[in-house]
Amino acid sequence: MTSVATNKADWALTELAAAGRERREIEPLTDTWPELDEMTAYAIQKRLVVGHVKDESSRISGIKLGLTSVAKQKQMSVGEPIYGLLVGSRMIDEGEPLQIASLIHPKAEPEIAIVTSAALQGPGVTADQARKAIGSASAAMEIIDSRFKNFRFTLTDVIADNTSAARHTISTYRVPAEGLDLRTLGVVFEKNGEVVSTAAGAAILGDPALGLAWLANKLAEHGESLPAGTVVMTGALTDAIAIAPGDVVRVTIAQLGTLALRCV
Ligand code: OOG
Ligand code: MG
Repeated sequence: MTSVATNKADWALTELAAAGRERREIEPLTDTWPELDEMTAYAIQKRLVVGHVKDESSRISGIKLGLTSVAKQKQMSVGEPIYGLLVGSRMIDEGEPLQIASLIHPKAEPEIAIVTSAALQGPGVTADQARKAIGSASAAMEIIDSRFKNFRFTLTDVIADNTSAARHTISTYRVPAEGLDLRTLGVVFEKNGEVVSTAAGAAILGDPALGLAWLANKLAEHGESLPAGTVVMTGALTDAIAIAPGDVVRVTIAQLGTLALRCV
């Protein structure tokens, strides 16, 4: 990074951190910094998340994929996947409500969470290798909350903003991956008892295992790898929906069961 980029990265970090702390929307970073590149954006993301580590609970607890489905890529007008960092203290335990007032303009989206059973080191990780490294799968939901006004952003904005990651909830019912074909699992997403969208596991790049392979290969570009035992949220299977106090959102995935979240 040049010193100009370093100064701009410091500025971006301050903007993002303040917006999150004060729960307010900001304009995309690239409105004033169009040259923001992917490597710099991932470096900002890491500093943003690591800057919040105060104790064990605020440490990085997993990784999330974003924009891995056609539905999401279309909704957000960004055509490639991204990854972000999950933090333990932002996980909502099953049965615990989501406090809407703690967020800016949250949306909920249904996902499949997996836990890896083997380390993956890119580059060159194939779907087959990734599939064999999936230990278990669970129904999950992510609550995204972009710091950017109206969720308007470019690829590098959303990467720097830790891919809109705000909260996540993962079913404690973990299904061993052996014999499970994630591609063919049906998904029903409901809000207040009404079906808002449906999908299948294959909505994630044709196979969630391809998402995992993409992640391992992307991390390799940053000199990082995926250890065994990593929790990975594989990305929204359908469009995200806005949520407000009083709403209940629920995802049901064939063989993985149901997970509900009450908003207060
Ligand atoms: C970016 C995050 C996308 C997903 O699962 O696709 C994401 C956004 O839509 O704000 O988490
Ligand atoms: Mg997501």
